[in-house]
Amino acid sequence: MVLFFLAIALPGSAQQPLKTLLVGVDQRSVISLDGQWHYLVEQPPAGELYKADGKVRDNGYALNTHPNLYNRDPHNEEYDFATAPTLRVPGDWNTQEPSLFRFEGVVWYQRDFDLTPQPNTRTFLHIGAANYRSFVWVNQKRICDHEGGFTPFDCEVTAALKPGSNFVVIAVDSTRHADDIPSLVYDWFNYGGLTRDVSLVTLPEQFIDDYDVHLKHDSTFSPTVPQSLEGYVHVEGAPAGTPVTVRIPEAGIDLTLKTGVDGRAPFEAKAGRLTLWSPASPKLYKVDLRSGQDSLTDEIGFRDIRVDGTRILLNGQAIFLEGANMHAEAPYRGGRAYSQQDADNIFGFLKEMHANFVRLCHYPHDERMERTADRLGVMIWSEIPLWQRISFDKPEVYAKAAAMLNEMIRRDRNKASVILWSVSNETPNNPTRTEFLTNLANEARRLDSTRLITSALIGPHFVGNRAVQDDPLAQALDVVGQNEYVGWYDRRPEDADQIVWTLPQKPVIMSEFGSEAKQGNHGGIDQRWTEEQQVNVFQHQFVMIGKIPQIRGLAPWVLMDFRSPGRNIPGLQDGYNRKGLISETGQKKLAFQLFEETYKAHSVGKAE
Ligand code: GCB
Repeated sequence: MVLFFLAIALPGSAQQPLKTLLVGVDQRSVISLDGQWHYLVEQPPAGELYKADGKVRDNGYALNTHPNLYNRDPHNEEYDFATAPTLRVPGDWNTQEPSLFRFEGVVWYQRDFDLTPQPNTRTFLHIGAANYRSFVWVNQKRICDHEGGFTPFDCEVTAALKPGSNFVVIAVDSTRHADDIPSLVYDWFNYGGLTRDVSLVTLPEQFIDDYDVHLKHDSTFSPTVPQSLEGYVHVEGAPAGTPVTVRIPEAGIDLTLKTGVDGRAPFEAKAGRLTLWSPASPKLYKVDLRSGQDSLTDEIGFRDIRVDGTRILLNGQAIFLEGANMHAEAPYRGGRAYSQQDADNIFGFLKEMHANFVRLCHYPHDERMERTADRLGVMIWSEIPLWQRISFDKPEVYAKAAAMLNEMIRRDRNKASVILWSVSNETPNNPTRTEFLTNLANEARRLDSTRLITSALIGPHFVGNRAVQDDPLAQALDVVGQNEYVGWYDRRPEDADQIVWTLPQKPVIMSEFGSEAKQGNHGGIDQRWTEEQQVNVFQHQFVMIGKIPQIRGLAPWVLMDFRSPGRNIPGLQDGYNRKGLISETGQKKLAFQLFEETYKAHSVGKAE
């Protein structure tokens, strides 16, 4: 059994740490619990979830009992899910119900489901993401807790199920705390709720919970040398010696393996001549995994990503990343993105812009994003939500960060599109932080030695016109992300032309740069908030960036305007960060066109 979750002290006594996390669950046949769920809001000062001692109450709303409304028995309950209104799952509560728009706190969800458990099976409740803390009960039994708003988790419900009608109650708490990740303050909207798919997954007693199938990552790569694939399949509950088959017909691979004592069947196999995954040719292979009664077919691309000096090599070829940043915010409709339509809209913009890269900020997005990028050939930077101020001095916060990193990598390690794992964004430069993030970067490498590790570093310090980035964290990274706002927070746009950078001798991605503009607001290039000034800022940025020899990627901040409660200039921001190249309603600003032309002509930056 793989114990990859660390026991984490949560407010409200934690249940068993979660033990499994189903990889590739979107490729399995599941019972979807998406749809309408009854909900009750826990509006302070009323309190239901946490008892006075901070522990979680299991004998209140969690029981889903009903008030005696029409008989003469003593009055009992002060709640009733059966007659409560409903919210759609997946979906944040804020954009579904106007009275909940600004609500941060606990919302209780409940729904019934029919399921008759079959002998010799195990059933898991899979939750794609719930922001931020979740407490789950099935038929009145507490089955799991989870902390972290952007990664999936699985709760085993086998022992709690009964034939026929069952019910699940989930309390989701979006309250922010200093020792959470992210912490108290951040520049995006704290959408609460069951924000991604919820499903029931029934599996045989022994089942494939985790697998990793990738191109063998040797110390050198040559496109002419025959390729090998390597990885492992983990079978939960399997005794040593359990057979596992791995078939990749198009690659001529048909292996029969045996699990070890840890349930893991590692493999390495010569493949025929593979068509390697790249933006120009996003080839995916059908990978068929079987063990006993369990089977699963995934679609996986194979490619090599590595760094050579200041170059980034994809399949041995130097590449330049032309992309943008994006929050998990749904174009047009607003609110947390969760659907294929949302992913298609976002990648539609990126493709139109001729982008080959996207930085998914500042936390793991819905898995559909990686799936879509795999199919379309867009490279991804994926990040955990260590944003600016985090309690870096606390071991329990490190444990949470490591758990989030683990969940992110476990979910997406089979996605060829993901080339960069980012451990953080704009953290303060001090020894405690550096040690914390260096350990986390090493942990990422231990979990996945085939990808590049990065972080977005905060703005440089200036010595006259020299911009110096000497954050020691860079030493722990393969690729340095540099955020800077010359021309917006820092100096005037034209000052960028004179700035000369001192940067680490590693590949550098300008991971954020930009300025705010209200779509439809026109005027002179010096007039703040106009589309013209936004273009002007980018043009001067291009002059500056074009002079940096080790620049290997561009990610303007940000593809689309996004909700941020701290942005309160009336008439201009109205609760949105307006640094988008498009508005939240999908209207393109002039800067979108600038990037479209720039990326089409590859006119800024060089692969080597
Ligand atoms: C940053 C942050 C990003 C903000 C952005 C801004 O440096 O990394 O999360 O949204 O600046 O617009 O200020």
